[in-house]
Amino acid sequence: MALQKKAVTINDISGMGRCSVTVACPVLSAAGIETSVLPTALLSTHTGGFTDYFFLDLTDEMTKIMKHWQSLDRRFDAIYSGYLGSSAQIEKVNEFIDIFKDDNTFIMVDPVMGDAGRFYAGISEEYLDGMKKLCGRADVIVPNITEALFLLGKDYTEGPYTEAYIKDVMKEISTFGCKRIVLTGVCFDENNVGAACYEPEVDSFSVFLAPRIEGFYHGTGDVFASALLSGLLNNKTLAESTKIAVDFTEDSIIRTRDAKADTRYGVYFEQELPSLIKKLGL
Ligand code: PXL
Repeated sequence: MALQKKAVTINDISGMGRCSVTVACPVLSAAGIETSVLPTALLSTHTGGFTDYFFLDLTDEMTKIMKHWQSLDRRFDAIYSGYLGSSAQIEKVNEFIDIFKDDNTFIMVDPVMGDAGRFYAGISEEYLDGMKKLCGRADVIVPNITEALFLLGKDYTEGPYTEAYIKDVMKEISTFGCKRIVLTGVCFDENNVGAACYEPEVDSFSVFLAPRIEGFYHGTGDVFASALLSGLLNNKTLAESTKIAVDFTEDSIIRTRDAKADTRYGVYFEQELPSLIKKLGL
């Protein structure tokens, strides 16, 4: 029996509304990966579509947790950073990588900053600068189109896009230093949407699309990123993992739509976990 792989997600705990750790932990666990949590903040719900939510910043607590973990001498196969509430937290992720990364640790950065052409609350120029540098340290980054364009300092443009435009955006982002890029929200017409993956070292580019489901489904970035990492840690290629993540996200959205569920509470990914396990060949 081989040792299980170990990941850590550096992410907020939104108590309700399926995102961040309430997505990353179940998805990675289903994929056979032990998942630790370094919490960045504690919220009653995520910040999209809710008002008057409770928010507790945990930057100081992150340091204390890291100190204890250092004494345990644990290593991680993957470090996955998601929602970070401030520039100070980006610095904490850098510190975490300095301490816990070894030659075999895979770093995935989801530069969670916005969607549909808009920044989430509290994103500053300093934050954007810090995020660019953090992306430069990653083995893979998982921006949506909005985040990719903001990272590049470009104005947001709505799709459909041309393949040449998507390739150019990904090539330009690769100059930050990240080894692979998976861009979500890619569409070449009105009917399909999905993700593109790009490996600068070998100039390899692939796109995986699925039928577009109308509406805004919260937390799908986290569902996608967690499934992508599940594939990569189960030795799937970048393209295979991207396809798995596109299909898992699509199937979870379809379930949510069919149930006519309130989309602020995230997507119905739980009942898709068995099919994810099958896709991973587990
Ligand atoms: O899913 C992204 C996300 C994560 N965490 C918090 C959020 C958001 C997006 O709005 O508000 C707290």
